[in-house]
Amino acid sequence: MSSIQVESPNVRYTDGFIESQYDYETTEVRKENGKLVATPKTTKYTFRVERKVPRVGMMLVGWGGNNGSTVTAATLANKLGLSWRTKDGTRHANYYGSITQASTICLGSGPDGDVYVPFHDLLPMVRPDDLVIDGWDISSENIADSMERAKVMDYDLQVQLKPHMERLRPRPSIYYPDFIAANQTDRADNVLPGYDKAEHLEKIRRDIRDFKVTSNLDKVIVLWTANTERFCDVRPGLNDTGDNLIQSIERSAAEISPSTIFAVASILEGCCYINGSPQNTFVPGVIDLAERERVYIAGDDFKSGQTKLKSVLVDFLVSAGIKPTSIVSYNHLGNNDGRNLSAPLQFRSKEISKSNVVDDMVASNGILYEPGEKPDHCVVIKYVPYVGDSKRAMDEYTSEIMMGGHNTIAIHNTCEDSLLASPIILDLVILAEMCQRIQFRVGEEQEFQNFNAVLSILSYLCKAPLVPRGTPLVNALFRQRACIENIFRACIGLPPQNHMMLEYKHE
Ligand code: NAI
Ligand code: DG6
Repeated sequence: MSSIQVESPNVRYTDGFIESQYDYETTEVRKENGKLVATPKTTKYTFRVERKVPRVGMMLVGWGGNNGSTVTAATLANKLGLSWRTKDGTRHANYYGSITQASTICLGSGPDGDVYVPFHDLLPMVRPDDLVIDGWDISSENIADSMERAKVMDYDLQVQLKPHMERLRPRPSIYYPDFIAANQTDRADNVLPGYDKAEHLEKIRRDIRDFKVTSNLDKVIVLWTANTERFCDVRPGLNDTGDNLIQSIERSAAEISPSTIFAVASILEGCCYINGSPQNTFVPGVIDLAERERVYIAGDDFKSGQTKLKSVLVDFLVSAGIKPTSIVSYNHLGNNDGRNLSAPLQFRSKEISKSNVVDDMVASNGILYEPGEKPDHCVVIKYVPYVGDSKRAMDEYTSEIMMGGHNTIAIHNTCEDSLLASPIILDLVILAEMCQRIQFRVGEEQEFQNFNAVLSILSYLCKAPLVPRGTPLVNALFRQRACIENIFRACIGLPPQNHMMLEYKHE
């Protein structure tokens, strides 16, 4: 139960729902006689939020990887309330890095000023401790051994978690060697036999159903945190529509990737599917199927460190009237992700994902940039085994400032990649699930509707956000965060955060 109660004639609480009447204020702009004419517009929405928090299962593709084993270990450590000793002292389990679990929002102001509440108190959300975790991996290691292989968690914590994790074993997965780097072959000892893609699809669907029944779950969400695949071809007749895609799976067409089969399996089982890697899993046929089946999909590629900072820094520079002209992002890492990305085609997927993340900010400022003009943007990733999961990211931002001056900012960042990605995995699942319990109707409409199947609300957590056809793409981090926060506020009839603070600006 949320600990916030809203008192307003526009908000109604029933046993099952929170219902709010909401005025959505926008500004419509049109061109007239060479002028831009702006008109304020109000649209009436009714939001309805289901209050019962379901029992949710999270199925990870790539469960035995660094992210998969780390997020499992972290969730268990929190659930069990574990502490462990390190050379720097005792540490306690927490969910730092998760916006739902470790960030706050300003609810409003009281006699003592602003009142902040945990983000997860805004609406009745699933708690990460309550998620039931399962998944697949092409590597057969149990999740305790995977945690040890990942070398992310402190040793004393690993010792405590081992008895709880060694019974967790990934289900055999789909392995088509052509899609990930050749250097992953020695890991693939837990794979579904043959190349019959329709059979593989059915097996993954059975796994989802089996998990749901045996774990007594209300719903399952599937998330890809497996190796980055190469991009697949998108061709008419192959994967351009839902029907063509299903037919291509039935004839085991070579260009259908494992991740696309997972996405199709989830959609056909009515389970939301999230893509944490950069590849183009969401070919038009998958989007078509998701829209048809009214199932949420979200992605692509977790926005964890370097890109998160980039989507803040460039937003700051451009909105300050400073013109970034060159961005060079170098990183090296030594985990299995880095090993896979050392192959050219898999690197190319990541390069594409990391390179388009400033476009909306650049395009927003026609004073600094000519139409189509962009800063130079170079992305380098190197595999250096010794540093393991502790990724080094070095960025140089060069900008033009007033009167031909130059401003160069250099950033060096070191941190465990999987400890950045794990809270993002949890947020993606928790927020996607929350969105499944929100419905709305516009104006006098009778029927409530869901959000579009392409769940762009989760853009904050994704490097290359997938958005519904023809809708604007936002990379700027604080705009993305405000989108989630303000939609959730609307669900309980609260106005968006406008930061005007007029009440403090009187004489
Ligand atoms: P990892 O290499 O440690 O884990 C990937 C796991 O997937 C491995 O255990 C591998 O055996 C398994 N796998 C490969 N193909 C599979 C398939 N078809 N089915 C099931 N399992 C399969 O990598 P890590 O560090 O856990 O990252 C996972 C993904 O998340 C990568 O694609 C990475 O690029 C992406 N990512 C990671 C971020 C981070 O900060 N750690 C941020 C953004 C994206
Ligand atoms: C090296 O770039 C490996 C990648 O998997 C990244 O660690 C990951 O995509 C995170 O990237 P970023 O830019 O969000 O820190």
